[in-house]
Amino acid sequence: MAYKVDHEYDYLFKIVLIGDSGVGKSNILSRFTRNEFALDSKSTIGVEFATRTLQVEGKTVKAQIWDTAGQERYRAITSAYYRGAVGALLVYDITKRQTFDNVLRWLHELRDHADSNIVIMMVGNKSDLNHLRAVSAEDAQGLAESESLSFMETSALEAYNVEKAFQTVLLDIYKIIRKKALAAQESGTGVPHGTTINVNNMSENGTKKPCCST
Ligand SMILES: Nc1nc2c(ncn2[C@@H]2O[C@H](COP(=O)(O)OP(=O)(O)OP(=O)(O)O)[C@@H](O)[C@H]2O)c(=O)[nH]1
Ligand SMILES: [Mg+2]
Repeated sequence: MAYKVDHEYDYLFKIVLIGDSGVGKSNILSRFTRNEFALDSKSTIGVEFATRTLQVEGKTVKAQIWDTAGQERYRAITSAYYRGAVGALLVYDITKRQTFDNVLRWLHELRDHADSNIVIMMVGNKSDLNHLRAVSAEDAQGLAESESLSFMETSALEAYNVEKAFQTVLLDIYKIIRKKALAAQESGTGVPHGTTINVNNMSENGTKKPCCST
């Protein structure tokens, strides 16, 4: 979902949160959208979403962030969840090796269901629990590089890097959209400013007649 509209914001970007149960997806969401954190948060059931509007390269961007349960039995129908998403935060817990080992499974799911151009950031959450660390930043960086993902460690508890992770994803999405818009303009899909259009060569609905090349 990357609509351009006229009023309160320039762009609306849908971003999905994925990763195993308990890694901190819902707290990353509440930290980013409401600056809140709960030590005793319950497992998500079904789908929730929250929004936050912020500036990216001088544009007003509304980020609509979707959150679902990591636990299979509570998850919402996958294809609807991913539909229209232009970004994803794939979260694991740096203190639980299994959640990192499952990153590849989540990547497969993303590649099966989401748009192939989706921007993906791998997030190692709970960096405040460094004394319980089970996944080194080097291992994670290695996986991120081999899978062409960006990577950051965060702490929803300490509000560390949460803002930066979303900002980075939103900026990457924005850059892709800008590039597409420019490419469309250059290939003639869009009409560049100052171009004279010869209406004699146009059919009634405004498309070019196949007969007449200029
Ligand atoms: N120490 C620490 N605990 C965290 C952090 N983020 C989340 N937690 C805790 O981890 C537990 C699970 O967090 P949730 O945000 O509910 O996890 P989730 O990924 O949404 O889980 P599901 O909804 O079941 O998929 C909660 O007890 C949180 O308080 C963090 O950055 N540091
Ligand atoms: Mg949750």
